[in-house]
Amino acid sequence: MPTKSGYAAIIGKPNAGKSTLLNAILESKLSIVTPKPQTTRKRVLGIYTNGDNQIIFLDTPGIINPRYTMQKIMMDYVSESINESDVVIALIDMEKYAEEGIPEAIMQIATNSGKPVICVLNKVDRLLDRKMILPVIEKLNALKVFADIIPAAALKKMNIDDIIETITKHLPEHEFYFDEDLLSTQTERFFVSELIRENIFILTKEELPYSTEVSILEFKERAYGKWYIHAEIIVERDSQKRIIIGSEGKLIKEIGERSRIKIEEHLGEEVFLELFVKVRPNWRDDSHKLRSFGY
Ligand SMILES: Nc1nc2c(ncn2[C@@H]2O[C@H](COP(=O)(O)OP(=O)(O)OP(=O)(O)O)[C@@H](O)[C@H]2O)c(=O)[nH]1
Ligand SMILES: [Mg+2]
Repeated sequence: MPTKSGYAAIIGKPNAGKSTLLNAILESKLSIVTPKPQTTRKRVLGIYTNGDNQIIFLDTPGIINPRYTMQKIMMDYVSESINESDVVIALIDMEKYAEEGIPEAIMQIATNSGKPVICVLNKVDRLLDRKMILPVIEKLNALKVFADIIPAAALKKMNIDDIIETITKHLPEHEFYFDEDLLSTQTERFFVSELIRENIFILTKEELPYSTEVSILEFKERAYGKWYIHAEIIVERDSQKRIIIGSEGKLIKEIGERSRIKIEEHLGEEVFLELFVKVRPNWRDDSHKLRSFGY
């Protein structure tokens, strides 16, 4: 049998469960997940290889109307991912469907992108009345803009096989793009900075998580002894720096400890993690700074 291989962009509104779906498919934590919207800021690649099929998933930031340069770049990642994909997975948060229906941006992509768009109705485990699913599927089918419609619950790993099988139908015949043992192409530095950012998202509130970035300044692998990681947490104002540090350094200590545990799990190495906080006013609108943060 000839091999099939292609790219699948996972798109949707913030918090729809895109990163959860990527992690569920790859049975590995590649993309950070938090209850807060706009967790994912960059494009995260995950490679699924099974038998003669290889799907390269692109997890993307949630679709929003951008206000900052950073968010404009985030939306460029979404468009680039769609352009490069062979098939698009549009995730809908079914808890919000009754109020919002299918978001306009997704309808546009399904209608105009020229790509097969598979609509995944996610978080069906949260529905009080699952009888509403079938009529929704029928209604969406009648629109004739989606290649397929699949109810799912990424968090509960429900219907993941169905999603994979449906994507595979749309894959072109092509040799594998990546080695079949490869899971991702992101650097360890990227994973480490994301794991720290995930804990900041979980432990802070209001505007603070959105004003924060993490930059890895030093990453020293050591043959003997703990690996050394020096990371900088960037915030926009002095007041935010004080909050991140917390009284008697309590919060930054907690961020550091929780992150270190996750980083050690990820790297399979013991780590000495040093965190510093730096104030960079308006970094979200500073294209030079953004570039240095890898945007
Ligand atoms: N109950 C339930 N919760 C889910 C499901 N999928 C995701 N979630 C939760 O929804 C929240 C957001 O999940 P993410 O995977 O970070 O969502 P996302 O679409 O990647 O969000 P952004 O990166 O912000 O665009 C998390 O709290 C997840 O645990 C699901 O199928 N059922
Ligand atoms: Mg995400």
